[in-house]
Amino acid sequence: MDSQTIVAPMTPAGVSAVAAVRVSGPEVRAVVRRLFGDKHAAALEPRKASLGTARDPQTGKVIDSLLYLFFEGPNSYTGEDVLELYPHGNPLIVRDLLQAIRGIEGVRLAEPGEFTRRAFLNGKMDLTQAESVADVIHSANRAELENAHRLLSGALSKKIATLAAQVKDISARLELDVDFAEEEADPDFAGWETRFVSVRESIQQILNSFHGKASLSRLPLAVLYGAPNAGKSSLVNALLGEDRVLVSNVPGTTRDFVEVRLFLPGGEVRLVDTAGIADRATDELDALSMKKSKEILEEADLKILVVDSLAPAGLRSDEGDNDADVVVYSKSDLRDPNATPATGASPIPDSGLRASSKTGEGLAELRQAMNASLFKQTADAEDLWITSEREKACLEDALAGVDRALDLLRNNPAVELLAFEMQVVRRALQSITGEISSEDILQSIFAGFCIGK
Ligand SMILES: Nc1nc2c(ncn2[C@@H]2O[C@H](COP(=O)(O)OP(=O)(O)OP(=O)(O)O)[C@@H](O)[C@H]2O)c(=O)[nH]1
Ligand SMILES: [Mg+2]
Repeated sequence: MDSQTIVAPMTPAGVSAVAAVRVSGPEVRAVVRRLFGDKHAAALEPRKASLGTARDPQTGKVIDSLLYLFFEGPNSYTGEDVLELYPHGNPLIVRDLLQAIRGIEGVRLAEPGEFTRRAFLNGKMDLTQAESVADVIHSANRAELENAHRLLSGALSKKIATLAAQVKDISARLELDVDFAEEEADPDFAGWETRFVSVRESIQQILNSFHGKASLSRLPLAVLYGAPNAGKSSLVNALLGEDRVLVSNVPGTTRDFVEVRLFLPGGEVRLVDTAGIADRATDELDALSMKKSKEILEEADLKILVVDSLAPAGLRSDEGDNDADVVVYSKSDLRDPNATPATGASPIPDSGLRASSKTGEGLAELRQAMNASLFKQTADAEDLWITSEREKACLEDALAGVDRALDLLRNNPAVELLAFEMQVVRRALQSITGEISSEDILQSIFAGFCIGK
């Protein structure tokens, strides 16, 4: 392994209260000495925060006064000596600090994922855990995040280890049979089949759990639509708790669709307010607005029809609309609960959701309905799924090996061949956790990480 010391920012470029920079490798103590002076280096204590003034070792110029933490290898994230520095979150400071540290002999900028790669190579985590670090950072919803945390804690590693032990045991018995093949006339093939089938089922079960990753850049999309003046924009503001979009009593207030981000218990969603869709366009601009509304509606993961609950019977936009996933009857505050068609408005169907942007009635129910249809319900603590294409491919290799073994057993039982296939299966399982890995595999895993992780 390369023994250079690496440095990278852990926080994104930009202004913030505090930024974080990480250094890992044999030169960490030298970095402390060069930045803060001999006194600091001599007093360096693991896991104790220190306040110091960092100076550029070349010029002596003050970079920042900052807090830093030292972790002594192997008790650190990477397993090496690690230094974490927390300067003020000014990009100029972070840049100067990085420059100063990189200028120290034996130190270079880290590659993407290199800290985690070192953690793997130093035995701090296996490959399923290393891969889940990226999942923890990039999970686009709560269910994914919880799964990523389970993966990070080694839940999959444990499953794979159990499976690999089972296969190892089978292999050992097969090897015995190979040794005694000449003497023992008839190995117990029926017993083998049960064992193979059990391994096959376990592999298949993990394989079936595979889910791709939801992407943060493709958050679920909920679209509010309905007749002009129905109260769509008011509903967006009420859901957000702030006056974000324009509201007025003039039908046709919203022209272009407006997208906002809304946090629901399950995660973040894109919420789109559209221009009202009328039976007939009043002018060319109106026709264009309506066209755009219909286009974005096509892309929606959840279509929320907003119906003015005061609209008179026969003119209500829910009549004849079968496309909506959720129907909201707006302005419920204006509706006398006891009033019936006396006011001219149709009754609200039992399945409909009454809501008022003025009083807040029904908003919690609407959020809940959106959450339930846009997010996988939080699974129980035992539930686990794999997210890595690489792990999936390894499991498929393992499964293919077991299938070949079963095929042999049924058609042409030869102990040597069975033993060979079991070795293939075992190797496939071992590559999931990285017990067996290659430079190419590590390269492809960690290249997808961010710098500083
Ligand atoms: N009392 C009451 N008035 C509401 C409610 N929701 C909307 N309104 C009023 O209804 C009118 C239309 O509201 P908007 O939110 O602009 O309606 P819209 O569906 O976005 O209309 P367009 O953009 O024109 O399609 C405004 O005068 C709102 O103040 C509500 O829950 N209660
Ligand atoms: Mg509007």
